[in-house]
Amino acid sequence: VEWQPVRTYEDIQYHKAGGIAKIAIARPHKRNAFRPRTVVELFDAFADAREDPQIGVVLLTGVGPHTDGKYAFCAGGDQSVRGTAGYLDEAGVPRLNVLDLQRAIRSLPKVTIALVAGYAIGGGHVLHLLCDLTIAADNAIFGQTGPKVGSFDGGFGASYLARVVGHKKAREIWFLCRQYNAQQALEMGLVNCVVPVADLEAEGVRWANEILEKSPTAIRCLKAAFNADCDGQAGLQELAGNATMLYYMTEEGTEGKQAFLEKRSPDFRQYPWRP
Ligand code: 2NE
Repeated sequence: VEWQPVRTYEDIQYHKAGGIAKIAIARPHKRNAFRPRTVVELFDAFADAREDPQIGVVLLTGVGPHTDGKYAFCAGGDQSVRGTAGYLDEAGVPRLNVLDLQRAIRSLPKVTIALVAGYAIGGGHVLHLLCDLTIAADNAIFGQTGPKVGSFDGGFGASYLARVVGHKKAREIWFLCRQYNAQQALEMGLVNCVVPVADLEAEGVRWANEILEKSPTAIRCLKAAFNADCDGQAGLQELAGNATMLYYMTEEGTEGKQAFLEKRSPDFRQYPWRP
């Protein structure tokens, strides 16, 4: 794959190639822990991928290995900038802006695939969880640490985790704060497959290309449908928005707008009341 750089950031790397966007957290000295700036940059890259009609799949990953040879997807919030009310940005303002990023990843009308090598821990674990699919390297390690480090994610990090692995396992993950290897993650349905670390990106590109052969609108509506099941009215809004988009694309929907613009009554009688 010939990755082309899109924009230059401080904390992340952003590339595109043939319908695929690759967003990588680039703070390997911190096991790719995120600070508020990292999250702002991730948000910006995801927004760009959303707007680009050529992009159908986003790969989210972490730059590695670090100089000590260890890999990380993301080790969660950067504890060294954690203040009394959140993670402090450069101006000293406390933020939990990763929650906005979680929603952006979840409602992106394109497929997100987490490529996890090394640690996916804490808020970093939640980021992989929120991606539609996860491909784990054989060295991947998963876990939550909140109750150990004075934090918790009672949003998607708890309820959606329980949807994915079941309540017993989700409560174990949060209450005991253990680490799980790639094989254990596969067995509990937390990841889609495990590959040798050297093959991780190639496998992600293979999955992405298979998805890119499919109907974008079908995938878009399916993703919204999966989300709607657990996202309440926000999920229904997302799903219904797709129905509106499809209606706008019909002659029947266009007739209403056209009649208004032409200052005449709409003629909906030409359209059937389907069984
Ligand atoms: C990830 C883990 C298990 C890796 O352990 P190891 O032994 O391989 O590496 P080490 O030596 O702990 O880490 C290497 C360097 O990365 C920094 C470390 O401080 C260390 O720096 P130096 O001593 O070399 O200078 N580092 C690693 N993770 C960091 C972090 N999250 N913040 C700042 N620096 C970090 C091990 O490092 C670990 O357990 N890390 C902490 C994981 C964690 O607890 N994350 C926060 C959870 S809370 C959260 O993410 C959150 C939330 O709950 C709700 C909302 C938003 C966020």
